[in-house]
Amino acid sequence: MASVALLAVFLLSGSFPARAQDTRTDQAGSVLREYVDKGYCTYTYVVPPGSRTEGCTPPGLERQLAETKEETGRLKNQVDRLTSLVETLLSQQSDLTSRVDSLSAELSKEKIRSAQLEQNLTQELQEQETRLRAQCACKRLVPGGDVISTTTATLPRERTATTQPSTPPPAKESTGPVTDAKDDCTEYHSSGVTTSGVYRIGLLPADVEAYCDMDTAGGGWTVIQRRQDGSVPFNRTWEEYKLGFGNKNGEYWLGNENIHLLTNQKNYRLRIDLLDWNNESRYAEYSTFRVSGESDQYRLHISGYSGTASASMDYNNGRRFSTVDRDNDGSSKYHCSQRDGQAGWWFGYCSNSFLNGRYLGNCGSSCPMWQGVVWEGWRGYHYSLKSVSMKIRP
Ligand SMILES: [Ca+2]
Repeated sequence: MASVALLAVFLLSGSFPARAQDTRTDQAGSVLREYVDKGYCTYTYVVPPGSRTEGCTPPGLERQLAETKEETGRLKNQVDRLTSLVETLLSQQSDLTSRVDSLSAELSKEKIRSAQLEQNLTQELQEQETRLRAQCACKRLVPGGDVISTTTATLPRERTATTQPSTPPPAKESTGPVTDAKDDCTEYHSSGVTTSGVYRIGLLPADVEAYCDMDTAGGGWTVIQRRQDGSVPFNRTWEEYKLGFGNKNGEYWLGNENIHLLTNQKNYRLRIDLLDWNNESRYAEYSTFRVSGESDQYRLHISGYSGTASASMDYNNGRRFSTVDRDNDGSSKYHCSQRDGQAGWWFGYCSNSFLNGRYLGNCGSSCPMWQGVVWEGWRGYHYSLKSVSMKIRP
């Protein structure tokens, strides 16, 4: 090759006629060809032999370029290895986290199950003892009644065999099918049960007993809370409020976990019945009532008030549950549960209702402020009510 042709394109400001002009020549540096089209002018130059390599690539640049490429390649390999290592570690961490979560969930379920079993057994034992004492008292009226004393003494070992179910539905021992626990008191009511009392509610991981109110406002209410005589203290810890406490035939809290499980299986409404010391009653109903799980601190979701008592729980909507040992309230200044009757409740800053406050009895309108069983919208925060109950129904 005598010469190498290069192309250069120049943008021209004026318009050119669409034409081609051949200016071929053999001299280096001269224009070989000129071509004009659509506003652009193309020139082909003749350059001296061998000048292309030196002219286009400055001396030393190719070597630097090659070294840079090699270094870039090495760095890229390192980055790839590190990325792969990070992905492996993240994957292992994710596996471990999910395994820990799974074990924690299992442990939590086991705790609930064992606490529930213990509670059921204790209650069963108490009822059995009461029955046997009653029988014993009768037998002593006739000759040979002392035999019953022996039976009472051996009660703990034999109670399983001798226990009769205290609440419907009775599990028949060998004849006929065993009746399953129902989802709630409404199902018992729908199936024809019209007597108020303690019934077994089917929940996972373990059934729970609850008082079914079959009399109030059409019946079928599952009672989740009741205060009536101060026999059960309500200044309890987070764990106690979580699992529930008290006596199902008297004062009790069903347990945040049970309330959460119940209210997440169907859409429930809440009814609150209040009674003052003049035996005057009021009620409040909320058309929606749901409690989140423990991971959300058993947050309350409540709306749609109707009734005669005023909407003193409106304020608690969206609030998390707090107890004397757990401050989840809306106040950065106070620990509302410790300040206000040591109640477990859905405090904000702090509350207009304190149904789990201290049972102060009849102290009229001069009870310690915000300490008692309070429904502020009806009787004010210096009044502690005689009895209250919270119950739910779909
Ligand atoms: Ca606080």
